[in-house]
Amino acid sequence: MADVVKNVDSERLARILPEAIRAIHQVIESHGVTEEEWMAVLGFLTEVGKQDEFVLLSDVTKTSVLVDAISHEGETDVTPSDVEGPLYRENPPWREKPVKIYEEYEGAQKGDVLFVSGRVTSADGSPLSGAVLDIWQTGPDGGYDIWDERQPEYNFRGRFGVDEDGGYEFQTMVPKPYTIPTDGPAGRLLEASGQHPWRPAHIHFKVEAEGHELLVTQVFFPDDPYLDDDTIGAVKSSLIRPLTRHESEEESARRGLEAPFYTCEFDIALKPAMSAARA
Ligand code: MBD
Ligand code: FE
Repeated sequence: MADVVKNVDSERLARILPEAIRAIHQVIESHGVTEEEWMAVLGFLTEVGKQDEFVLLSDVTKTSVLVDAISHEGETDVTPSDVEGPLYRENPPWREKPVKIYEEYEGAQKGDVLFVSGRVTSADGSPLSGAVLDIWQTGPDGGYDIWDERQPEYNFRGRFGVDEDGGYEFQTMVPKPYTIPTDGPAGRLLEASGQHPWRPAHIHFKVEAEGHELLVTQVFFPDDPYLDDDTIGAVKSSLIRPLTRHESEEESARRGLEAPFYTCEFDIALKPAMSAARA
């Protein structure tokens, strides 16, 4: 608690905390929550902590989406932000050009190769040649590297820079819809509330550039069955980008591939940092 308080304006905390506690008391009172039930709640939260699922709990209760919306309200001319989620890993490998964020592994043959490209600019369209992208996503079958024993460490993750004109491209595979972990307390909460655990296919982006606010966002693809029914409710229509299929053998050969592949374009505009805007 001490660490938390240190980071928060204590006057603000003094205003919010009593109201938050009052809200909980009101629910307990209006439903006549029993001692046994309250102990079950505390046991549940203890499990959430032990299994490191507080971020996931925030996500599945759609609290993360709410906080994201409030934090970025009214932003225009920039790429919309989105929830970070619990699956980011610090210090992913730096990937040199031509950027490829995965290694071949057993099972990857079942997926389709995807090249994602675009330009990183400031809100006014000027290129940000010093921008760094940090990507993470699930493989084409199975989830994130940390759960998929076939995948090498940090597979489908990576950091890399952009070109002089802000342009970037990386090779990955088309992600598929997948279920968030269901074997812990967040999964039990979903089940108890009749909510399915599926998320639409997505690619996570963290993008940083000097003088600009860090952008954390996700990209989605059309025709995904869970676009309107994401278990964490994080889909923004402005973050859906089409996948283009390339059938030509010649094009595939030029990319060093033996099968058709996909491309997807995602341009990224960052918000100038407050201090830079004033200067
Ligand atoms: C995910 O893969 C994710 O992206 C989020 C935001 C929450 C849970 C699982
Ligand atoms: Fe994710």
